[in-house]
Amino acid sequence: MSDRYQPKPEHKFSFGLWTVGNVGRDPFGEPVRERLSPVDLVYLLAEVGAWGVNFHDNDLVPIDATPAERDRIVSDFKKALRETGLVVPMATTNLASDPAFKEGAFTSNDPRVRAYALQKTMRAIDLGVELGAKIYVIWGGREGVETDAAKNPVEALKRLREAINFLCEYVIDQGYDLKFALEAKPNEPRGDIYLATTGHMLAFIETLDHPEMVGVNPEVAHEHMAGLNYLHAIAQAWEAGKLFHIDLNDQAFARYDQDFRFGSWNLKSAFFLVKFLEDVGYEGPRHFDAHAYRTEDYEGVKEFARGCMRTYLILKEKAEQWNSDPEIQALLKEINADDGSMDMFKGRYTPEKAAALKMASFDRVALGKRGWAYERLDQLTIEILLGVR
Ligand code: XLS
Ligand code: MG
Ligand code: MG
Repeated sequence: MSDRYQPKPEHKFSFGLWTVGNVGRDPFGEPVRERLSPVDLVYLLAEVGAWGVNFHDNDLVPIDATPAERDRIVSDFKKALRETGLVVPMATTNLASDPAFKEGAFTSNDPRVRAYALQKTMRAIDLGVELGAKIYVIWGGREGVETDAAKNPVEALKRLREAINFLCEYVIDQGYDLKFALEAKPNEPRGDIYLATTGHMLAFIETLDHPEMVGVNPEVAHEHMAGLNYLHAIAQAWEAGKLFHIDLNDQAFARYDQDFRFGSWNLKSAFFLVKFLEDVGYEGPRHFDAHAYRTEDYEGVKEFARGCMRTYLILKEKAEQWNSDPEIQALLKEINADDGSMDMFKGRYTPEKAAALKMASFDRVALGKRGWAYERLDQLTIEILLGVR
């Protein structure tokens, strides 16, 4: 096995405790793997070469733990981090699993649930910061409905805004060095979830009191479930300066939430994603929010985790190959050719420019006859991916 695909700390590969710790329960089947402790999972991640480990509050500390139990768990976890060198780049709150949240957390119709969700999140932020997290993910898994009879969607948005504003102020008040990353998902577990895509989140962020503290955590599977182009969501987030974190996995379009190994389903999408992240110089964690097939034991879980990172690194190498391929570069040059003849119409509006442009003549038929050679360009991409070039 070539060691150029060996993960290194500078690659910033991270996994949630809930990813390699997933016990393989599904709506039709019981767990297939025994539950490992957070400490065991840290060692497992260190063994496969990960750099970071993320967690929901209750992945680490059970929801009903006493303060003394919490302290013991946190100190054991810290010891495992010290011994392995793993870091905690991100933390989050579980506002989805407990029955208290079945009707929503920050958007629940019950003000007691909304207050409890805030309390739980503040405590989880304290826990994340204590362990070094700099990014705080908020995923509203239960912030939605099965029937719109249940809730006014405008009211729900106002509740969400109030909650995020409250949490930003809390972080400022505590003097924490922490930014929020909102994670969109269109459905599952709720029938419909509010702010269903990364685009929705980006628009919502601009309405907050502290938009500079809040970005997004787009997930491959979530955009694919909605039938969308993930790369385009990532590009928009990046261009807006909002790509604070990323959840890498894979997913067939229009299916249930599959959380497959990164690159295992739609290799071409994964390739253009890795190429984008590397080309623009994204410096955040590469977090894999996925889990092993239900068929696997823990050897399979390790293969799954190694596979996520290895595929990323192979695609990174393919992206370099794509960028330095002379035929591809020649095609790109041709595609983007600009003889300067339109320069006078470019840039900001002026009345003179508009008047001149209205008078200009264009050979529309010739424009329509141009062939773009995208078939060749795409086939060259495929041949790089298939390893024959
Ligand atoms: C679920 C989400 C979840 C978040 C963190 O689909 O991906 O795992 O990433 O709560
Ligand atoms: Mg997900
Ligand atoms: Mg996720």
